[in-house]
Amino acid sequence: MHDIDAQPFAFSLNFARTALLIIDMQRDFVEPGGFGESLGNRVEPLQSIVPTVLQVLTHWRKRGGLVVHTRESHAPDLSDCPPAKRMRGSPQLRIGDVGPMGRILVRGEPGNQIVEELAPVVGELVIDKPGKGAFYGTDLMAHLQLRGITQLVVMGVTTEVCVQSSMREANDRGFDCLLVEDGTASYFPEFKAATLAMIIAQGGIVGWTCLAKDLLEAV
Ligand code: C5J
Repeated sequence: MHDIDAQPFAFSLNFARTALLIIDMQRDFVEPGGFGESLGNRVEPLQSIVPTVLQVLTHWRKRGGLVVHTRESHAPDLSDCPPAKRMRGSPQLRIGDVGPMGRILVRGEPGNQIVEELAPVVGELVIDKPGKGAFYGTDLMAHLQLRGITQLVVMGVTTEVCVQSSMREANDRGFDCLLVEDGTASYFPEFKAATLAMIIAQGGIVGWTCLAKDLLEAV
């Protein structure tokens, strides 16, 4: 067991039973021209975490731990995209429209791929998810159960949307979740701060948070 300096109290990490879960570090969210920017957001806060996510990912790979990447993505015929999701807001480009990196949030399109620096390697799981949470409409739970995983170290974007949804889904399924504070980002810094506070409130009602350096030091 590794004791990690975390909030609201130390996290005891059992490496053999822990997966690194990296949420939606896709070009569609992180790079100019994707879905995130089409909604009117500045992508710089998301780009700024790539080096930290890479540092933790590289360490996890060296240690031989399980790595799971997710992508928010839809089938080319959009049969898994509820009209309510497609029509929400007034983006310059909607899900399925053709943008500078191909069709927005559609599987197989260039913009839907994970950013080059963090690209999955052989042996890592890649979960395509039609919702915000990583468990909804996916076989993630079966993959984790098969490998005896009970704890998740979580990074990725955006903190208050897909990261938080995934952590809440995981929490309800019995996983202990540790979110890396400097390995997650939002287009809205105040939403990131609020989400971190919510997660650790009431004795860790959703999970724990820590800094990448404390995770790397301990594991
Ligand atoms: C959003 C995500 N924000 N990955 N997706 O629509 O958080």
